[in-house]
Amino acid sequence: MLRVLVTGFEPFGGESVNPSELAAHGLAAAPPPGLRLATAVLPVSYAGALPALRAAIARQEPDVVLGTGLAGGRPHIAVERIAINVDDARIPDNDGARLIDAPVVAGGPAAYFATVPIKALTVAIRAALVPAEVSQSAGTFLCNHVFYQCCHIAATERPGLRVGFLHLPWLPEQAITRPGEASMTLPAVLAGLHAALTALRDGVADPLRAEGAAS
Ligand code: PCA
Repeated sequence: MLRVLVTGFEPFGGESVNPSELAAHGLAAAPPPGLRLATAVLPVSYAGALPALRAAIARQEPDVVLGTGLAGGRPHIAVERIAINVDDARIPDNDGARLIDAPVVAGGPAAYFATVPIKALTVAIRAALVPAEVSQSAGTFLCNHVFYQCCHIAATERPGLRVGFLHLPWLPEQAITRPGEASMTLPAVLAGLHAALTALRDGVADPLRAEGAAS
């Protein structure tokens, strides 16, 4: 049975919730059938995220790590294509650390591509009637940092480990104080993640269809 580790993040930036943390808990409580799911909630901390990720990987020995995190303002579940070797943060992490133009891994490659089928996941999430898009940038904060670290672990230590990352919108309770900003309910997020995990379980391959951006 396919072993999948889904990670979320703790709240950060003054928020009291993170949809990715609630989604990880929701998936643990009601996992999709037919796969062995483990979840972990990572600290929004440059010092703490990697040890927590490594511990979760060592506990479960997953075939796939599917990271999730909040990207406030995005109107859809964003299926990330690429992790880049850059930390460049507008805000400090939860320990007060702020990195500017630093490599995630000194001497590491400029970038890694996700090794899950990003277009198949996007199509599967949409088929569950949840908006989804392929995203060409996971940003340069902790989500990209962990996504890159996990890709680097796969490339250097765990051949065969596949890695993907999904960014989630604000929850409605977070968007209420941000007029005009998009949000997604937790049940919709969970429906989207279920669809993505089911596609991974079923080994769905990427369709040949354009999901790129013109600029
Ligand atoms: N979102 C941040 C870090 C943690 C999270 O949930 C990001 O997009 O980098």
